Amino acid sequence: MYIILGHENPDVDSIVSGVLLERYLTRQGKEARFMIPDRKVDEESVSICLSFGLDPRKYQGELPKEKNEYILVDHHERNVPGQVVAVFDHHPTLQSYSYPFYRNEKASSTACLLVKENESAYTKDEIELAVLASMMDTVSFHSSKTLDEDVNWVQDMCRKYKFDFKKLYQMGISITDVSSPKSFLTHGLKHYEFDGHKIASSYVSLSSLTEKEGDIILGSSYIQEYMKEKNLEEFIMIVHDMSCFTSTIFTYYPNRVIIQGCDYIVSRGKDVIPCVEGKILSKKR
Ligand SMILES: [Mn+2]
Repeated sequence: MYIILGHENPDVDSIVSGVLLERYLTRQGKEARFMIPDRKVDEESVSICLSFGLDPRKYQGELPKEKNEYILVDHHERNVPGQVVAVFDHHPTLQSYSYPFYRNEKASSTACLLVKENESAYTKDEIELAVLASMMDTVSFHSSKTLDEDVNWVQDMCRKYKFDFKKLYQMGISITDVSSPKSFLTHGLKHYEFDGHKIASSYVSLSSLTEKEGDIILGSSYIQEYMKEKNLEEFIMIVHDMSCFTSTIFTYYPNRVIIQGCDYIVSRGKDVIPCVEGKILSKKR
């Protein structure tokens, strides 16, 4: 049996691409199961999926103890109780991998990578989910990760299947609930390891950066505590300001913080993390 996994703390794209791949492989006569081993799934992602008829909580559960073959979607590195046999991702990296099947290329979402140009293998509802994942991952096309060809694809699909583009657009620009300052640490939390250097990152979308400055300062203390606990060298927290579609990158080091403004919505996977990775790997040489 193939077990399909999205990244830890899965977002809408990880959930949707996992579910779509499970259904696709099952229809191909393969035994495949998408699983979410995380105890807790982000509430915002759950409610967005639910509003499109998908319940992510059905996929939660502990991974089986016996060895299985694993397929990773929306990420490409994972310790699993078995062998990773395939990867579908849209976070191209400088590293090379020797998985039996490895597809990691630029795309607005992993779900888009799976469905685009293979639409006949999916139902209308599944195509809508892939469109939703693309809107979520590109902040409704405001992110630098957006590819023109994917915008065209989304528009074509919305026209062809009469999807509610307005609703999909609104989902993509959702504001993160930061009523608990811990959200600055936990929202979209991802871990990375480059050549032994441990890094983590999170991101939030705010209605306005200046209004939430106090909350960011409170959130920072959770981040700094977490860095100590997990022995991190860097923690990158990205704030998207949805009032003007700009981003601010807060890079926390054990003893200082560097704040960098950007006049567009940055993509963590395309702009921020590859830059950190490049910096670390070039130091090594
Ligand atoms: Mn993704």
